[in-house]
Amino acid sequence: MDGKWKCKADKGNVGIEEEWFKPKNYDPLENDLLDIHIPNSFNLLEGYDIYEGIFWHFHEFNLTYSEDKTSFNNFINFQGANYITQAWLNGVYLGEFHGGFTPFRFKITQQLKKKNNLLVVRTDNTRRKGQVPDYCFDWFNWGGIYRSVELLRLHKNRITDIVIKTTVKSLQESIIEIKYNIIGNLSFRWQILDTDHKSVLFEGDVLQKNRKGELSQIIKKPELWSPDNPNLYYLKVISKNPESSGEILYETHFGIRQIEIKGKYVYLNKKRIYFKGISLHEEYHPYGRTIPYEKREKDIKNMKSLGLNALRTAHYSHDEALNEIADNLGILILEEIPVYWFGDYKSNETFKVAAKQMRNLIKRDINHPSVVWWSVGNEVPIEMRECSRFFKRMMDWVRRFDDTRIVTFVSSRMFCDLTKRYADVGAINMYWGWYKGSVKMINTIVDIVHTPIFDKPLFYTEFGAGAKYGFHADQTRQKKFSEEKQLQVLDYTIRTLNSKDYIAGWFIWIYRDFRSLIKQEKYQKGFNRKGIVSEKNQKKLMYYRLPHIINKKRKLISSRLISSLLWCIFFPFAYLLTYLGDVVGASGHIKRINKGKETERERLQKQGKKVVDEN
Ligand code: GCB
Repeated sequence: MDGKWKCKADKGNVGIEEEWFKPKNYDPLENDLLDIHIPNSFNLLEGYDIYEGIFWHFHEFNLTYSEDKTSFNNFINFQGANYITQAWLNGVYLGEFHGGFTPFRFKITQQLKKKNNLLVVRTDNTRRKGQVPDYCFDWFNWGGIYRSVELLRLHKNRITDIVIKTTVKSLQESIIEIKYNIIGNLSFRWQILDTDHKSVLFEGDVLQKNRKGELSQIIKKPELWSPDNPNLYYLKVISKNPESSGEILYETHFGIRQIEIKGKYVYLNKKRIYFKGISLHEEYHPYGRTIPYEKREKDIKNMKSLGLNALRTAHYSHDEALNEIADNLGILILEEIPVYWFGDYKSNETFKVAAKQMRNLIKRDINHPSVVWWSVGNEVPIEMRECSRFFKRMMDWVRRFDDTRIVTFVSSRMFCDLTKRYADVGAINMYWGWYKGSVKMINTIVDIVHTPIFDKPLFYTEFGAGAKYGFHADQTRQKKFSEEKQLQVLDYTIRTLNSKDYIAGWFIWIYRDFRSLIKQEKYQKGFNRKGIVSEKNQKKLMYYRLPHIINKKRKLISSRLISSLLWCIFFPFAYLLTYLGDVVGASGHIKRINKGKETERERLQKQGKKVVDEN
């Protein structure tokens, strides 16, 4: 369904009342309709740069095949649209989804016609408390249908929810287990193809009457998947039902690999692995979030050439294309849902929205060998009881669907996060040398952070420093935002972390500068500048230095006894201060966004750009 669509803003929220979704009310020649190529964010249309609100999208289409409603079900599948999406086909309501980054679909069989179908989609990216993410977040709120839309025609007898689990028994032997669901009645042949994707290694036939089924296969001397050696096998499921005989019902590549945690260490395929990572927002100038495949590929190649082996797709999942690239090129992916900063953690509705986003994400990515971690949120007020409860519940929810990956959340609470005891690993964000204190504090602080989870690995999931590309410390006496300052902070942090046994890995914040309304300082001007490349991919000093630093260590003196004592002494004060800070911080966040938006509007207007009002 990608291609030419029409769209228009609904500033007064009158579309539903005026029934814009009805074919009789749609006139493609209407003056206020704009052309848009879906997938694409409406923020890339002239005047709508910072628009947040309701946008309607219209698409007319004919079927290219003859429809058989007795044998097939049809769905409209959205890979990603932000934030509330509602859809109508030929005037009939299909449903709605809340969330900006995970796929969802609506069943459409009854409404589908051979010719002149009208699909109408209303998206609304208005910020609201209680949404996931909540009102304030540090990235740009790209709106609209920015990932592909597909018309899916699926047999009524079909196989779904295929989950491939691989267990590495030893380097000599692995087990492949394939779980599936059947809708209707199905006989099928399954095949596992070798890494050349041609020769059949194993195959079998199944006559399935029950809903659920499972296959298992031992594979001797498999070629294991790892970042250094991203070998992919292939699974094919072929129908043997008379009405669809020979048709491929499902195919995917998969890797044989296993991630395990034993004590303080993380293992990949029985070998200890240290994550050398970086984060990335899904944004690329001038495409917004709708990034061409080869640009994503180039990013991953660059990261690998720097010596990195892991990528955190903070703070939400990116287009699935990224995971495919990661599977092929070999980079470990840490995925997250955007439960971020302050939210309505008391609300069961918020939990349900987050749980649904997580469920859809797991369904999408369960068979990607590159994906090794599910994070259920980032930097939340975890010391608050309702928040801690929300996060424990969310981690249990994830474990119901996947027991093969790391389940955790990312914290910024140095002292008073006891909920991390329930996570598989600790994950901490701290900006020593940037937001607070000297970077030299890291050695001691990180030991303190590890104290309550001394028996588990700790990931340092964010550290960084802003740098405006081209701004050097020797040009003025101001060091902040210089490329040199960034290098100094990152260099020191990486060397320190590399020297600590219990650190399982680190992630630089961030690969590329990205848009953010709350970054309005004179060097930022609407961008978070912590990238090691600018928004235009200009490489900063750190980019060039990273390969030389990446494996370097420092001589450290640390004492577990002292850090444990410090933790015990500071915990009550830190707890109180953090709690109070969060109570105050929650209200300030909304003001920060509104102020940022105003500043951005003024800047655009000064540049002579049109800015369409939201009301
Ligand atoms: C953080 C957040 C991240 C921000 C970053 C920053 O701790 O997790 O979303 O963008 O700090 O640059 O302030």
